[in-house]
Formats: sequence, structure tokens, C-alpha cells
Amino acid sequence: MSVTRGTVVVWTNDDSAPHTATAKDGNFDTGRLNKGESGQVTFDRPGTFEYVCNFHSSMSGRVVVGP
Ligand SMILES: [Cu+2]
Repeated sequence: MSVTRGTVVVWTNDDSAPHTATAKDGNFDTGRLNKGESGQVTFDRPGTFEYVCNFHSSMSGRVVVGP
């Protein structure tokens, strides 16, 4: 997803399995999100931030933060 600087991104787990949104570079981590739980991260600097799920290595995404 693409967002502007300062955006708070919220991940909500609607799945029955637990997931995380964990930065590949270690800069953020929602921790374990069980069904119905949410985690949020504020993106306050520009760049491209890749993340994965700690439980399912095939699940990944990226947040692109504009200036
Ligand atoms: Cu997962």
C-alpha cells in the first residue's frame, strides 16, 4: 500500500489463524495478532518498508511512504 508520511497503518486479523506484520529490517512488529486483534504502526519517514508474517513466510507485503 502507499501512504503519506505520518500515516498510522492498522492491521486487523480477520482470519482464524494468528498472523503478524513484522518488518524485514526489524523496525516494527505488530506481534502476534489472533483473530479479531489489531496492531498499528506509525510511518513517519519516507521509504519502502517490507514486512512478513512470522508464522507464514509466504505472506508478505510492503508499505510505501511518500514524502
Ligand atoms: Cu500469518
